[in-house]
Amino acid sequence: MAHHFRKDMVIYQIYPRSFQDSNGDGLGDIPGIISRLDYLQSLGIDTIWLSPVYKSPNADNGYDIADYKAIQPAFGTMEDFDNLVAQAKARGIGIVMDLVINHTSDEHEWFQKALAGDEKYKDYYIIRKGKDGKLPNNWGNFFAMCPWSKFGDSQDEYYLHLFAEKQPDLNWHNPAVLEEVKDIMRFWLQKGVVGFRCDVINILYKNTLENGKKQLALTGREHYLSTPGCHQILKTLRKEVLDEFNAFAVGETVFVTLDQAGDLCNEDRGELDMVFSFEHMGCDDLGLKWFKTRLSPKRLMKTLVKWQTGLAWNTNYFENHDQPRFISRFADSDGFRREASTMMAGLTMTLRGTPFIHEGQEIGMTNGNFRCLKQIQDIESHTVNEMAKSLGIPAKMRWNMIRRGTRDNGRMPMQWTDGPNAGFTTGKPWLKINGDYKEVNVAKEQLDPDGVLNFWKQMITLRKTDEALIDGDFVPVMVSNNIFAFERVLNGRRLLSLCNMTGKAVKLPAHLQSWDKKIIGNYTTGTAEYLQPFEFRLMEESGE
Ligand code: TEU
Repeated sequence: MAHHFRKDMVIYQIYPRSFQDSNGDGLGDIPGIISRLDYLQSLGIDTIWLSPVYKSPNADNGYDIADYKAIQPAFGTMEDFDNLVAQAKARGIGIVMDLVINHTSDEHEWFQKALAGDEKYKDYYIIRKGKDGKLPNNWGNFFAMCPWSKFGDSQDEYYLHLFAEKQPDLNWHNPAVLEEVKDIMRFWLQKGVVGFRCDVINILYKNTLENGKKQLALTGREHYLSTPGCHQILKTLRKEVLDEFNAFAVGETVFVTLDQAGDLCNEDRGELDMVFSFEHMGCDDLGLKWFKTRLSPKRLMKTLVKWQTGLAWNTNYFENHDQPRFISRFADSDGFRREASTMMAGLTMTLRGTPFIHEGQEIGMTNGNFRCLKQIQDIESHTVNEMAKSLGIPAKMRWNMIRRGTRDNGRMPMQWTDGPNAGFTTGKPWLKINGDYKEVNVAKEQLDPDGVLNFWKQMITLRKTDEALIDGDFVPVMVSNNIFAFERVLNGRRLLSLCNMTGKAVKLPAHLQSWDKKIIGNYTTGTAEYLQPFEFRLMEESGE
């Protein structure tokens, strides 16, 4: 493959606000990240995906960009950024930027000019007249609010925003928007970034603004998910920008189906290198992430098998800044934090595709023990709470939904030490520190050869060096209520990945006991017949 995309990459996501503060203002920053590059190098990762660091009023923590070519002052300067790229590169680490181009901030110059009446910039956004005193259409919004807001002082004009009010959607029917984005991408590629994580990239191009068919959430989505216009834009960006710099692109693709994903990352079409799918993230909900049930390991395994066998290349992620911590989703993992986390390390690194680690996952960070809505910062939690309130859902039930589902669960400050504020900041952290930081922190893990961190390290090294793990075929072997078994096969060499996805010991069928060579596992004791709670083993036939 011609570009920076490599099959042996292991990518680490940094949510800059929450990674490391260097100046005591309670917010993580770029100098903080630089100070932790040695740690990341020792972890063995080779690529960092940086959630947005651009100038932003932070209505959605940087996913509302006010200036695509400036660094958020609280995160540092452009010089700091250049320094980060250089210092990372010196350690063999590439930087991937978050490209948020479905919408800008309403504080972006373009939107401001549009508001001032400049027709050129009005056409950068999706502005429509209401219909007989009603909204332009019946669409839904990702944050459970109304997707249409009044455009400035206009009496009858509205602008479309599929996310927050402060995130107006760009008009991708306008070729000038494409030109602007190409220019922005080149700006960062010239600085040496190796690729982009493309935010909600499959919703860019709205086919029409007609009413959609009524849905539980996001009515209207059939008019903008993976449209031909979107494919065309991606092809252009690939050919005219990414290829020029050998850069790669991973798309965040909401609601994506297997077929759509296959098209979006079909090498011959030349669009994206890989996509984040969402189906496996829903294995503990009833169709909407706010209505959580017990996680069904079987449903999870079946979904993984579907995507592993259905796509040539996957992204293997179980956490990010929008998701609750995965080990907290296994209802029975409480007493097995180490085991559940290391099993997930084993699973993440042995599935076929590019593994993604979300900051803190490598030390087994858990959901926050939030006690009330006031402790939660995320805009989505608040808008969803309002919507639920308007539907008459009682306060206690609302809180239960939000406590489990809030994106802040995955955004709590990184736990470095057992000292004040977990070593994240000397000031007041922007979001509360998880109460378990004395138990769960990097410093403690670094002293424990049998700990969570060291296991992740070993799995990363293995993933980066074993050809069968890098490029072997995925062959499903067993999906039961608790056992997930699959092979990775390359040139006749066979590896068997065995995971107990529950907190109960389980007997292995005879044919899975006979593999005699253990490459690695998260237990040092035990027998071939049983998998212990959340046990993971990687086996090989010794051929003797
Ligand atoms: O997220 C898109 C998205 O649809 C969801 O994952 C989102 O987190 C929400 O929970 C829907 O219920 C991306 C970013 O990852 C997210 O942080 C941003 O808020 C969003 O786009 C808008 O830019």
